[in-house]
Amino acid sequence: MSGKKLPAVLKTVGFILILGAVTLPVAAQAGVPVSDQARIEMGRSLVWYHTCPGDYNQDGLVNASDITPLGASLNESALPDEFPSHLQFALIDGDRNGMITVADLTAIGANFGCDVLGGYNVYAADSQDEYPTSNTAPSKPNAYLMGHVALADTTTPAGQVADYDERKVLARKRFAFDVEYPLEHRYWWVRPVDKNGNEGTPSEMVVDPGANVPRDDLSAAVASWDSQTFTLSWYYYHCGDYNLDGFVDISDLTQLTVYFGETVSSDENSASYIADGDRSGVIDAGDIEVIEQHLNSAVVGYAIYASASLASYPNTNDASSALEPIATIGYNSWNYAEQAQYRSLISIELPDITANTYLWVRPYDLFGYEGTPSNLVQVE
Ligand SMILES: [Ca+2]
Ligand SMILES: [Ca+2]
Ligand SMILES: [Ca+2]
Repeated sequence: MSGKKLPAVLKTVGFILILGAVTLPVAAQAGVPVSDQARIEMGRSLVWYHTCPGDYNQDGLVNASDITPLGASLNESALPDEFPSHLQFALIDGDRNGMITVADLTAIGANFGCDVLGGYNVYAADSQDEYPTSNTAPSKPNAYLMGHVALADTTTPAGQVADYDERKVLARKRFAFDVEYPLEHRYWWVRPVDKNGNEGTPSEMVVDPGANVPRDDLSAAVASWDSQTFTLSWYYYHCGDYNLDGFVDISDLTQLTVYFGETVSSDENSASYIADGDRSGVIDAGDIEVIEQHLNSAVVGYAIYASASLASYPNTNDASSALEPIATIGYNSWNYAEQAQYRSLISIELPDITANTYLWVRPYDLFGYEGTPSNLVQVE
């Protein structure tokens, strides 16, 4: 599975033959990359990897020098199906078929002369309508240029290696942009810039960079209203937070070791039911994956909402709240740890609530981002 070390002379001979079959340079579109293949993949935060199809040596320009790292990586194949994004191999596998072969010369030819020597521009907007309408479209006037990241500003110094297949291989250049006021703008993306200042293919959009609040359906709090005491109560649901301390982290593995292999109790508020993150009915490896998927997710409090109109209820888990909350409850107000053996029940008295009011709660994280709304409760 691992790469074969060819003597340098053989490699050169190989490339002369290959170059005979592939016409280089093609120079189809010198300048900034504008193909769909050049679209930068983004996660939940403003972190991305160097993305310039054909730029295999990561110097920001596609030219004949990019053949060298391809030659040095020939016959590498991915474990199991694609190279992890943080490896230079992921870049060199230009046709993304999980193998580094002579066919990956094509991306060099197709992008010959392309460059991202101008680094990356970082944009934000309050509406996704401000996202560029095409890969070549100029940035819209209501999209804010929040900053610029030069190629030299990579967080991965030249020559940095990463572990792969029980050895060290070259890392891919990584870039990061710190969002100073995360709640200021909702939609973010980056665009590559060439040496002449032209902007290319916009990245995937990041909504609420840095948000760590749960927004999956399984994290909807279950709320109810007690008309005798004028109390709104809700059970804490937070996918992956098996020990009920408000955060999804490795400490949640402890609960899995307690119940591992066991059939889950049918009591939805029991500790074993809570630890069954994938709801398979058994505590098993799938529940470890849930921790990975939701790692760093946080609930540090709940915002309580009241409205006479159903229309104010969020129509998606990540929707911005249209109202100000009538109250908030910080996590200091209920003791997670004491209730670790049973689902936390949180409550608030709302003596001024009138009949026909709708109530719901939403969790929030350290930044104040809001997550999955609870069910709607109607005050009779
Ligand atoms: Ca290059
Ligand atoms: Ca390939
Ligand atoms: Ca936890």
